[in-house]
Amino acid sequence: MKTTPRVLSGIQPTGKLHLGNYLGALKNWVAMQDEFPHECYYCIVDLHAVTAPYKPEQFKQNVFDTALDFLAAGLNPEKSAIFIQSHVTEHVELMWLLNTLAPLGLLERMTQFKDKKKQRQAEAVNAGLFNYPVLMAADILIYKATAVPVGDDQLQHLELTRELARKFNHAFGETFPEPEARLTKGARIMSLTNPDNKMSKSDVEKSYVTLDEEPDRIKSKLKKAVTDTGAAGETGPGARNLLTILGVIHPASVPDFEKQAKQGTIRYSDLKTHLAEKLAEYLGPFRARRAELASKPKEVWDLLDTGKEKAAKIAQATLVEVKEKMGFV
Ligand code: AQP
Repeated sequence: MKTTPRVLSGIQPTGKLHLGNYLGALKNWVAMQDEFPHECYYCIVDLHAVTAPYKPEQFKQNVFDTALDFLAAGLNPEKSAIFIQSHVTEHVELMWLLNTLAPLGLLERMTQFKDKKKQRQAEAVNAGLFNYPVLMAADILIYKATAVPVGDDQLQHLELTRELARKFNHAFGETFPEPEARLTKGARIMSLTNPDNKMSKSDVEKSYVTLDEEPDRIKSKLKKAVTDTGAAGETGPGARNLLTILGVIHPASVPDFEKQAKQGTIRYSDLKTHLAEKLAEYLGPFRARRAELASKPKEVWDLLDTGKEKAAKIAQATLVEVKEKMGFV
């Protein structure tokens, strides 16, 4: 008998979500939720977010903003469990148990950890950052998820999750399915100010477009976007990034600009003005839904509570099974 794929994914509440988060993740999550028959668990991974320096007084607002973005983007609480990671405490307990199976050498080889270690001041490289992939494995395995929508940057973490599932099953008996990556079909969106880096919430404000950005701000951010970093006669990475975004939100207008780029007649100011208009149209319905949700905060918090109940039921059952198999009294 074919079982329903169970999907788990999460986003960190490190600021308002941007175009990259939507095109690279959320859009796909909504599609998976709406494609029968997927059972989806989507969480705001606040425990992951505190592995980077953050402001406690801003944290609640960030969580709320992420919830608004999830809902306005089309995640439907009647179809998916939408919840806050730290509200289902079983994630952390399972993480501890999985920690005892996680080889140190494997964790030391995680590219994301190595990159962040290089980028950060020594005091901001904490053990939470090192154990991040084990918590991610617990997020997935606590629901016995079988499918995980990820970008290619997360494949290594998912491989660790599969390894931990295999190790647990071998040591304590068949418990976890080995979750499969569902590589996100979306585009990778680059920073507007430094197109060699991906668009990122924690970067400077002018480098990203949030999903609720006002048309005027979209226009002014795009106006300042870097477009001239290519070799002579070539479309540089900044301009290519703008064409990628246009290709997703309004593909019909791309061939004209590409033709002009080949002929060397392209005016980047025209591309920016056109993209700003199309982007404002594309994000308009999102902005309206988000504003409406923001005016009903209690409803939003209640929805997260309902999601938590649904998620906790599965998580609690998994943890009981795991602890029994591990011999806990
Ligand atoms: N620029 C991007 N293009 C495509 N996809 C992206 N994602 C993030 N940036 C882009 C995808 O969004 C999901 C959520 O990621 P996250 O917030 O948990 O962590 P992140 O990847 O580190 O995202 P940010 O925006 O860069 O956040 P900060 O600045 O806090 O680190 C993931 O599926 C990711 O692939």
